[in-house]
Amino acid sequence: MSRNPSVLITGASGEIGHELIARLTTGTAARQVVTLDLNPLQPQLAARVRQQFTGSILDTQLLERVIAEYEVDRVYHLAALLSTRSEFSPALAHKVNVEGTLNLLEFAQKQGESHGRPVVFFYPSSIAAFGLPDAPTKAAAGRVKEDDFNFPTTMYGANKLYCEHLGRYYTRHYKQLAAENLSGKVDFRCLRFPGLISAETVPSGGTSDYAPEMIHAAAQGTPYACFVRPDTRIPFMAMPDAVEAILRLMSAPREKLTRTVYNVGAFAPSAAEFEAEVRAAFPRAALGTTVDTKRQAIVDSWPADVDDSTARRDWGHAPKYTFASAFHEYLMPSVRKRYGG
Ligand code: AKB
Repeated sequence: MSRNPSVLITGASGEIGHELIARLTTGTAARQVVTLDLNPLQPQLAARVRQQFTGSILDTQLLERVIAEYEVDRVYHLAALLSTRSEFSPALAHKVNVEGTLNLLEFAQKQGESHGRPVVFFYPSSIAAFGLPDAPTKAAAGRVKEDDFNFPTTMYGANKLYCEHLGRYYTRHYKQLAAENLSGKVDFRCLRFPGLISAETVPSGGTSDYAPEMIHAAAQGTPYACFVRPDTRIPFMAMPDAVEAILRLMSAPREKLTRTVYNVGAFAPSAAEFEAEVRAAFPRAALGTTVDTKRQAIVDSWPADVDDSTARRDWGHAPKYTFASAFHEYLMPSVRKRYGG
């Protein structure tokens, strides 16, 4: 067993994992990182980690092997099927998103019991945990608080909301009828992410994907038809701010946290406002709209924006990028370099 405390990242080859590995393995605070993913990491990422396990979060024997070989005190549990993908295979989504998460919470509990320190556990939830019943209610609600409208309309949203409760259970109430106090071995910390936009990667299987897809398509000179109406509005965040929020939450003193689940926002432009910025950046871009009414119904059930005042108060959430600076200082320079625009 490596005595050096390690951090475990599941779903490490995904969008967030990409940026998180780079941040966690850089500088004086660099950590020993172990990853678990169905897909092998890209070589430049693989070179930065201590060991990568290629396999499934449903494989409990593989998790036992990680327990046997590594002393883990932090878990970043990123593996998940996103909202659109989950609607096509709800039962598989439940298996991966819920049973997979339960496996990782049990993993963290066992690690905490074996080395005696709480395992700080990061879980990415989503605005999909919300469910606004109709357009007038969505318009009137504006920036919603964490405990409002928790009536998700998708399997993915239901998975995320349930796992938020599972995390709170493992943190505060685990085996509460046992003679000895077994809770407190897991320190579950969760962010309800808006749509995320990365300059490095394009998402797959999500319903907020229209924005990053539009940007990357235009940068490559590929025609793109947006699948939601121009007036569609949900919150978004630039990937560097998402990873910064994760690292800030995970390093916050426990006593500062008044919740286990936090909204985090940054900007909330309409699809039309996105298209206008993309057209300004790529005037020859072939952009249009072909509404997918079923996917439209999903984003219509998500809030227009979120109230993240508690995150700002408790642990100093402060996204660096606004909509304009996300475009001009982060996305455009990187995607132009990436696609040679
Ligand atoms: C999705 O669209 O499924 C995700 C999300 C908003 O959680 N990007």
